[in-house]
Amino acid sequence: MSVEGPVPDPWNQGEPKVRIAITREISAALARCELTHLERREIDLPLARRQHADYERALESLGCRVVRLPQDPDLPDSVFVEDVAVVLGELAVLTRPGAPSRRGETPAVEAALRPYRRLRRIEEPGTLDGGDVLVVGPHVYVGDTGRTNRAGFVQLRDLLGPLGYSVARVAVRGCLHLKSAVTRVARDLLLLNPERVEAEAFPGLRAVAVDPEEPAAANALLVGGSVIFPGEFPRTRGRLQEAGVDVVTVAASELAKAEGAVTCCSLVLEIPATSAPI
Ligand code: CIR
Repeated sequence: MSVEGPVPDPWNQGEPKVRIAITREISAALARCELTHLERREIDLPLARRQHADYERALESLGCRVVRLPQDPDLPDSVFVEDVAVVLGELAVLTRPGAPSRRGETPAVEAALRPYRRLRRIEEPGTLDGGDVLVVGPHVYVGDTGRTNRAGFVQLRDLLGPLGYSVARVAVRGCLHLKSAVTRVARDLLLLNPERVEAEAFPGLRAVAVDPEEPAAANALLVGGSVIFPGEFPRTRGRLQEAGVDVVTVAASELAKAEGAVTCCSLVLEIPATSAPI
């Protein structure tokens, strides 16, 4: 398998680009977030907001212009913008999140993406969470989870197949999303938890395994050539660094209690410098 292809990839150079990261302020109702694999624990909202602001600064340090959407007190999980859209080089697919409580999150993200991408959407009866979609160049992997059903997968495949993408369904065990089990950390390198997903599902890619004492450490956010990674997983960070990955560490303890991690909190896209907001 190659990560080269007709499809735009962060490593394919072209005209000058500006990188935008769409984020959303944490809802005052975060305590009522969806939980699937975790027991509910008290979340320190002011601390969560400080950690989120540090995360936005980390995005800026990696060259992103942060576009922060306002919080919505009726949408507890709306900080996790990743789940509401899948952004590719040539279009964005607005999702239909698997949790009904999250379906009202789409309009604000749709409005933020509209200036930059042609929009398509997942329709009923399909469900799909962006956290289940891992893109590696022209290869798109979609988690088979409680959030993303067969109809959602088929709709995404039908939208992206004609554009030159391969779209494959991947089995996931014991976690919320595919990207709770595996993320991309360099051009041809994955970070994964082998208890949650099979490395063989990603032919041609190398993989670093999380430290066995840090099962939740497989979620890293690749921006350009660096990754944003939670400070709560120092052993796995050591493994990444040994593999030559440049790591920017952020504290992410509070949103982890809401079953979120670092990819979930942004949608990163590149746009031609000529169309960038001032
Ligand atoms: C949920 O269950 O939907 C949220 N509490 C957490 C979503 C995290 N998103 C992600 O991993 N992409």
